[in-house]
Amino acid sequence: MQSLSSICSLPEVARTPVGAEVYRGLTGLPKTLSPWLFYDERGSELFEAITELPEYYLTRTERAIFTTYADEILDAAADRKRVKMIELGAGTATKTGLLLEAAVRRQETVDYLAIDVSESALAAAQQRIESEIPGVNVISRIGDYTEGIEEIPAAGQRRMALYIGSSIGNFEPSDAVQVLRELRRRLVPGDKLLLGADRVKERSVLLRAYDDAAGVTAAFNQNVLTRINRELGANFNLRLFRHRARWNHEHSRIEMHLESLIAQHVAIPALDLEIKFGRGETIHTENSYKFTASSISSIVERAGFAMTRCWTDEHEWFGVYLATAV
Ligand code: AVJ
Repeated sequence: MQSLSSICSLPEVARTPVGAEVYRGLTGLPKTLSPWLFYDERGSELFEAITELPEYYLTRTERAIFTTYADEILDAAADRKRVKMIELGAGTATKTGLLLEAAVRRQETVDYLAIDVSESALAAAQQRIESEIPGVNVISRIGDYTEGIEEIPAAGQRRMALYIGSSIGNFEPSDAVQVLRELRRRLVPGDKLLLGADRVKERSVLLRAYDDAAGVTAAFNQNVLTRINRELGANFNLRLFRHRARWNHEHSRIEMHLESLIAQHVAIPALDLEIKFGRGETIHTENSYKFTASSISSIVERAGFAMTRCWTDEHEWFGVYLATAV
């Protein structure tokens, strides 16, 4: 237990985003860590590797939907106007290219605002898109979610905000509503949201996607401990924390955990902490919610949009939803 005086004199590093999150997550019960901690340089590389795994159907299924329906999606979004695209969490924007190409086929040129927290991913995306898809005018903004989108004038144009890749699945449903409501506030009636969200499906398919045979997802999960060791001087022993993926039926979500294989103590010197783990105790590191057409509609509608259309793949494994700001 921390005494009050030591909380009042927390080390400086506890005030950095990483320090504060690790402090919050590992002193609480149950122990948790927020999934944004995964994405240091190594974590971002491991995530890219996950998207290419045979078991991780999400990325390739969403891409297949865009490949088949990009023109239809653009037609449905445009209402005969010119479309302007805004992407939240653009990352490397590889799937977005399919939608941008469809926009260029329709209207010859398109403005594309890419927003992401990673400056390097944005720079790479901008360069690739500008060289591969002439007609796209890329503007990039470093930031979280919707910051700055209202600065981009769209007189007479339809704005289409993209929130793809099932990123929405990381949020508890009530927080997902908040995120979309924040986006809605920065749009005008008639503007569009294109949302990609993973669907509920057979449990074994879901579990394999989050516990692949090559162990890439396990390495991705454990990398958060390597990051804490490096950035906060902790002494997590990676061999003593095992990757676990579980299906939580009640909440309709895949959970990722790191399970302590023995009773142990871990020191985090930069936070002045010693964390005690029981054998079998876990750190809950991620939720990945899975939706039905009706559960995602409810979230979208509570956020101030009307569901307009949806597209899926042949197995109905992934959903792409077009909603209109009301
Ligand atoms: C980036 C949040 C969509 O939930 O599938 C992949 C992250 N975690 N494998 C997902 C992830 C483990 C991914 N999202």
